[in-house]
Amino acid sequence: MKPSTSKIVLSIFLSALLLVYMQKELEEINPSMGVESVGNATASLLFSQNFEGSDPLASFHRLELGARHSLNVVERPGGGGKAARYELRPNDPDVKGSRRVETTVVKRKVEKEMWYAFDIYFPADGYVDEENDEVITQWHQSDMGSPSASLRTRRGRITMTVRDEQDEKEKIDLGPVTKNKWLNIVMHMVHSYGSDGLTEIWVDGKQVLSRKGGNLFDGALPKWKIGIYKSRWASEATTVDKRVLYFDNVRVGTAGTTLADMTSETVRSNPVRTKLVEESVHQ
Ligand SMILES: [Ca+2]
Repeated sequence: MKPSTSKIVLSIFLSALLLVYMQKELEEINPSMGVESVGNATASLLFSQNFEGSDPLASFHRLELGARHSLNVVERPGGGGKAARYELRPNDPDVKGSRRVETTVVKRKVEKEMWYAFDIYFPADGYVDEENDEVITQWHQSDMGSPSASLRTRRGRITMTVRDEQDEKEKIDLGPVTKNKWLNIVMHMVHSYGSDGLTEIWVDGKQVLSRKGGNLFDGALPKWKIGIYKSRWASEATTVDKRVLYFDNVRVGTAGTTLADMTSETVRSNPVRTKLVEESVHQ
């Protein structure tokens, strides 16, 4: 028996309706697919390290260090668990053409919009102020020379250096290098060579920078490093003979992360252990 034309039309109509419905279902499911909620943290938190677990340094993407004193997990100054202690001396072995003890936190997972945070402690006896500067965190693009954005210290002040061209740089004062006290620094960046770039910074919950505009050279997205890089020591001495810094609660989030996610105490006690190691160098 041949089906009537009206039955065929009705069948096609119902099939089309079912397809539309299934497509809608898929779209509703997809946003959460592949994203896991990690502990009590937001799903957009990519990395969180409080140095309390076993082998915490292995969670970094890469270590750049030259001596035994360069990087160690130690008791946190002031108590409350462990922290990472970075130390740099003028006669340390050469690492990538200069004096540095730096850890790359994230590289290939960096997206256009990112959140970065850490607690940092400058000991008065290991971090005496001087005229010559050093980098304490940087966003570095492969084969692009100097970092497009970095936090530096000089003469007892913390400065953000940001640029989108090699020969143009903007230095913004963010406040004093407070000694013997933990500081919490949160950085929100829309990495861009163009006018849609954004750089926001909070120190101890207070916003100290909101800058629109390019913060990246015209090229690939950067990797994010923390630690100490003092280029002057590669060629000459300065007025100090060491730099000691402690880092704790290092975090990285992608778009959708909030300031609260980057500073919450809940995450501090429930670290996200995201293994990002692709290569580790112990020299
Ligand atoms: Ca800790």
